Amino acid sequence: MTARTKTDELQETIEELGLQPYVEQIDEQGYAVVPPEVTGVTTAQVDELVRHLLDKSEEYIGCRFTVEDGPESELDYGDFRGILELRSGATPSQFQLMQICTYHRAFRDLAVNPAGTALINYMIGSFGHPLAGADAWAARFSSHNCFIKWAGDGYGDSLGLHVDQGGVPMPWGEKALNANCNWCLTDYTLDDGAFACVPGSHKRKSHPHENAAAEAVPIECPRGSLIAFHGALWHGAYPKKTPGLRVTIANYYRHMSILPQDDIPNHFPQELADDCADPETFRRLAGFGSPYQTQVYPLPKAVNA
Ligand SMILES: O=C(O)CCC(=O)C(=O)O
Ligand SMILES: [Fe+2]
Repeated sequence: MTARTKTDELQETIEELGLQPYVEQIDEQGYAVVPPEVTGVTTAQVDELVRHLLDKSEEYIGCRFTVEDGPESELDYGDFRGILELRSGATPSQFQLMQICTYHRAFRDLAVNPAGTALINYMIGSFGHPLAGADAWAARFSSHNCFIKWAGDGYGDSLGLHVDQGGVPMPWGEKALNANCNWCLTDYTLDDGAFACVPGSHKRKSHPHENAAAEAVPIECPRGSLIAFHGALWHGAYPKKTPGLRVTIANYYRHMSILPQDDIPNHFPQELADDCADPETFRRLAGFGSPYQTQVYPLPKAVNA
């Protein structure tokens, strides 16, 4: 009897969770939009996540934030010009909250959502030599962030189009070296500053060309949706033209051979991993306990010394 591989295991999970249409969309388009009925993320969970994020924003920035009306005060970025914004000379109209899995269990639960994890495993794949008799998932966390965006220029005319795996040497293969779960915590419409992407561009295995924005389309979806996408997809976002806030969690993953943005294996408080819906998956994705950081393997003793 042949051993059951991670691929067999994943196919069962895909069937159980009803993810087949979404893996097909990922293959064809480089992304999938998964509704909350499929991920199991409830309105109450989304409300809770938004509440924590807006409380944290107030704590850091010093004014109240509401989804309906945005920041209560004008915000001053000083000399900061943004990174994706720089290309179009746009004035930044968003900020990022970082290391959000340290804030509250609700964020850790989201980071191990079974549908999100299955799609990430699908995109990043497994590793292991068949002769070794075992394979293992290659996906690990890279960072956990929140984007809070208000009315403004957004990323400007370029839409900030980029690939997330742009730091990885080419040529890129079929499997994703980075992959992303964008959780839309407010409705995504074109005017609300939706995610922008060029469908199918992951197959080009390249950075976006100069006029890629002309090929981009908005991904419109209701609050609570998950946009899961391949690290080679050309993507960015449209500017937000309406009042209030667009709130997004970007849980960003990597192949284990790629460095994390946030050194989670060494810096994340490990005890927090046990306080979540699936500690085993959280620990594996966090990449704790890598050997070679101490003398893990036994040594022989000299017998006649
Ligand atoms: O919606 C956006 O601003 C794009 C987010 C993005 O580039 C990412 O999560 O990798
Ligand atoms: Fe990105």
